[in-house]
Amino acid sequence: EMWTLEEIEKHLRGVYVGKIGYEFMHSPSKTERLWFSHLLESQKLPSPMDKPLLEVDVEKKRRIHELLARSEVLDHFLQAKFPNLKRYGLEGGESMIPALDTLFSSAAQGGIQHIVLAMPHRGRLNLLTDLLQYSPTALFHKIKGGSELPEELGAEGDVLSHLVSSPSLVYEGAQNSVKVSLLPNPSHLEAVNPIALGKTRAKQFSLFKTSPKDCRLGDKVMCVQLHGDASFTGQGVVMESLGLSNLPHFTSGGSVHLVVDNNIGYTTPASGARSSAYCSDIGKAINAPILHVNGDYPEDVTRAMDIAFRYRQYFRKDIIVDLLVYRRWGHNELDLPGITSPIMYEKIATRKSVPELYEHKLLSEGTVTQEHIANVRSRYKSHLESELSKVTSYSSTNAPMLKQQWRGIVWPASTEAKDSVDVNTGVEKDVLKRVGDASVWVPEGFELHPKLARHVKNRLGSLEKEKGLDWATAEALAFGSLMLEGYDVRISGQDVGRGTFSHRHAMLVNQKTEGVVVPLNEALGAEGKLELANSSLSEFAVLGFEYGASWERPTLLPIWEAQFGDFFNGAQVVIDTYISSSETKWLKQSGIVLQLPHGLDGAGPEHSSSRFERMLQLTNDRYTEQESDPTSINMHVVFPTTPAQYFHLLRRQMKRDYRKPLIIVGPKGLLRLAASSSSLADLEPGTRFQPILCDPLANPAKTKRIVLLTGKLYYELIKEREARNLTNEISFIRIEELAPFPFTQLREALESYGGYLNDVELCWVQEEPRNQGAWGHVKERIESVLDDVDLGGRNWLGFKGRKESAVPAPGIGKVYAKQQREVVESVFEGL
Ligand SMILES: Cc1ncc(C[n+]2csc(CCOP(=O)(O)OP(=O)(O)O)c2C)c(N)n1
Ligand SMILES: [Mg+2]
Repeated sequence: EMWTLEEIEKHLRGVYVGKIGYEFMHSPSKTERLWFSHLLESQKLPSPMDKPLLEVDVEKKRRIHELLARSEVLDHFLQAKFPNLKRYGLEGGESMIPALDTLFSSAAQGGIQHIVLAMPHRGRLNLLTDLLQYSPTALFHKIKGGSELPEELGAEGDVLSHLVSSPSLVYEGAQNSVKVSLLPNPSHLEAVNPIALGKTRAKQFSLFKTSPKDCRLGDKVMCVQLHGDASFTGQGVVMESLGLSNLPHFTSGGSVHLVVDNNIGYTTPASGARSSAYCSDIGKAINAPILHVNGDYPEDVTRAMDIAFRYRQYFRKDIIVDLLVYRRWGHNELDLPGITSPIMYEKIATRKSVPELYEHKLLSEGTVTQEHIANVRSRYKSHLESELSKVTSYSSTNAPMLKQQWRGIVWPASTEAKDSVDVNTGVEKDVLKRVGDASVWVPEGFELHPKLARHVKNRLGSLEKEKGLDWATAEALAFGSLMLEGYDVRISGQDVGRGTFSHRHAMLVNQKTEGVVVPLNEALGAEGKLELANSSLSEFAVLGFEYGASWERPTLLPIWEAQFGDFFNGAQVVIDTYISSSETKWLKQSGIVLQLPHGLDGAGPEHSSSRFERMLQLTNDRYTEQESDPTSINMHVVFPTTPAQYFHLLRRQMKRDYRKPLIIVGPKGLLRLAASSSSLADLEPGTRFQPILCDPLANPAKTKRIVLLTGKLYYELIKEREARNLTNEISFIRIEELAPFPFTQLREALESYGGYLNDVELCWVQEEPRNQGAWGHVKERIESVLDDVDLGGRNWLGFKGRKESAVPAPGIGKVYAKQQREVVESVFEGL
């Protein structure tokens, strides 16, 4: 077919000069560029200048209209009934709803069965009620101060703009319904993105277990992320999360991003919010295509979403739709935007609403009648009225926390949970040996790095001798034994496969080919798999990702390891707003493990402390034995000092019938310390994690001082005790579990001294400065135990250790050594 130049020009204008602006030429992939231009240009256009690319049929137009109109009716209804409500309405951005409707519909037709949806505040109530089947009665109940969760479960709940819903939506032309799970999120904008990604990938891996072999990543599950324009450019986690999108162990088959771009964030106009031309430019960092579409034209919006889905399906990569809209009112409806943006808001005030504009269009086309329009609106308004009238008799029965994949896990506050607090985590010796052997297996012809020969020899030797097991061996035994029981294990973080301290070697690299093997996967024949997810150099997104996976898969042991413990503070938002608080806010359990290498050893202000005082401060640990209840703790904080303790902790995470986040302080200095090694017998049936480790050499009749402490300083002190020949005079009690505080075990440990206790001095020692470490957490709790054993303030020397400091450790070697010496000496003072 031959076209004239004029026809070609007309055609290209029809394709490219419309309500959608396409950015795909920045892609370095010729295939992608051609795919786009082919898709766009190959459409037949009856009248290229003014017709949309794809014809929109009448049914679809009515659907778009209905969604738009209902959104506006809700906003007006809420304004009339609850004039003081901050609803973060969608007025101006209503096209967001048909956009998502089209995406969900295309996805369902494309065989997607699950959508993991992350979104901020804007238009959330509209989306929930309009498309996600959230009951308006439940919404009004919440607005009036009611609980969104069944009250008897004792949750503290969350604000209105964080409500969630997970409906199954049925679309014509789709074989199956599509389940859309809107995730809970904190107010911290964009923090939910990596959680959604982690959950998406984990869901796909769960589904692989029951899918045909040719099922690909992204076939059945898709992540959809909504963003505000200001947050999308401003928040660093956006960049970190986009950065995960194409990485091995992190890709989830491509997200569709929809930026609801109202050109303002609170009072900040675009000019003050970004250094780039578009808020979506951040997407170019990963070469994602970007479609800009005018929100006043809902049909074009749906077309943009259709294209976005096709791209994602074909390439399984991220794509961004920048939905250009406006915000009719202030940031919330009680704000006055004219104070700071008078000109913009004068213009906005004169605009017809998006639903109204669309109604005019449909009327002028003759697609619908005035009566139909009035009907759609009045029907929905009456529906809302009737829902409102049911509020007084409403109470939530919606407790999704033990459904679907969480079936079989018990609720921590239930009586069943109490039975598994101290679950037996020991493993038969022959299984341990089998796992140990498998953990250093390599295939024929595999060339191991010469330095690793010792690693292999030491591991096999310690297993044979049944003692001298180091940290990495205990870890491998925990992983492998769990895998044999059907659990999957995933350890993620920077350089985790080898291990920051070159101790783990859970993956081995062939020196000839750079090919990698994970011996436990190859040689154990276990049902479970070990995933070693060496991550990008991110903390926020990577920890969020693992946390999201933990929501999806209670049978996965998800571990995130910080390179050094203090780097967790780059992910503080995840810890504050998810890990420590999800159970209380949203009734969400998680078995995530954080490994935070810790220990003062002269490395300087950073790399020394994992700042675990911050973790302790986040726990809801009780202050007395009477109130203490391990199942009510929000997260465990432990400082294990032996490989066996670590082994049991990892296994306990899965063997318990409920899930709790676990923060592990250490290991660093103990990884290869012979004095801290364990024997195989410490891992065998009948053994378990000990919240307190008593002094094996204690001699109550002769003891003059009992030193309470936590962590690796213990090994320095027992060495010093031996050197000073004071083994009878001084004994150490290690508090291995800091939260929940082991009141009972500590009391019993002290009571075992019987009458001698009256003549014994007690103190706490730590190498961390006084304002850091465990002291702030343990002080009152130890004192409550001393009251219980009738010691009260008698003989209690309190704190020994470094004085208060602005840094965790000095950077000057001489100063560090002097301070450390003083800490050690202080323990023996006067003996
Ligand atoms: C991390 C974070 N910082 C600050 C805020 C406070 N805040 C809430 S909404 C908002 C503006 C968001 O603008 P935008 O992302 O454009 O969304 P819009 O409200 O315009 O839809 C700000 C600054 C927040 N919620 N989270
Ligand atoms: Mg905005």
